[in-house]
Amino acid sequence: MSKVVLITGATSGFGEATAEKFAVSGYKVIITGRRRERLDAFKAKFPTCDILPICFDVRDKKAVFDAIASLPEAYKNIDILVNNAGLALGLGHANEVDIEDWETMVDTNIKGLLYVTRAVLPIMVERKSGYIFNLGSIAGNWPYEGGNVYGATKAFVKQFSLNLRTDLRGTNVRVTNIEPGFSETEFSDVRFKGDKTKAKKVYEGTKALDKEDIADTIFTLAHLPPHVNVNRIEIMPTMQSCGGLFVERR
Ligand code: NDP
Ligand code: 8X3
Repeated sequence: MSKVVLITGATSGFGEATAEKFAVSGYKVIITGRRRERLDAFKAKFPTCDILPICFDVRDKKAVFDAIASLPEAYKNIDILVNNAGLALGLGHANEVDIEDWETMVDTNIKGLLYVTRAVLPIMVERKSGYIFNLGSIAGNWPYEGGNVYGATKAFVKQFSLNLRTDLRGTNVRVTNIEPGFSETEFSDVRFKGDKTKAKKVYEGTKALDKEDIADTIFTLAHLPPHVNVNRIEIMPTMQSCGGLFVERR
């Protein structure tokens, strides 16, 4: 029987590429996101694949739990969860940014990921089998200007992933925190609230990660033998590196 994969934020970027990779490889794929037309278009693009689109906002606790509880029989035994839905809003300094943007990042990247995880975990623990991929970021490991709350949400995701591993001892459920560097998805369009010029500039004159690089990483890890758990994996474009420490001088 084909394995079931649930991917949050499958309407774009890493989530969409991961959904495609698993779907064309014969998995049953549950794709989720807020943009119903994108979910429907994805299903229509792969008519011979097993795809179940479900539209919900990960910030809506009731919608998340209801969606998981009412999965059709053929999709209810989730084998792989890819907690991918997330966003950054703004790149301003902490003293001047919009507090609502901070709240949206916390509600989506932290609370949304928690709702989905909590709703899916009992299914995996009961069957003593499963794999959870969380989309962290290099921003959860390394500080950068304007990364304030976005990076902090991803540091939360990293620590939550590691803590899950200890709670899941003896269940065979694996957890990996995927920590990518920058990639030209819709991420910067969202961060700069539709300002395409600003978004394009982020990737100008360099080679960022392709969304398929992350999809391939997740797919490869999912096919390691069941006794192997990669706790964290940090992946940067070759042309991105850390800046080192800054010293202010008088
Ligand atoms: P995209 O903007 O291309 O995709 C984000 C996805 O998240 C969309 O499918 C969007 O779907 C979904 N999403 C956002 N908010 C919600 C919500 N409230 N409810 C449900 N779904 C939501 O970005 P990426 O593919 O780049 O980002 C995917 C993940 O990877 C994020 O967690 C991001 O932080 C992380 N990441 C991205 C990096 C990058 O440089 N691109 C690097 C490191 C990590 P919809 O709008 O339809 O709801
Ligand atoms: C996204 C990567 O470097 O743009 O998580 O913050 S970065």
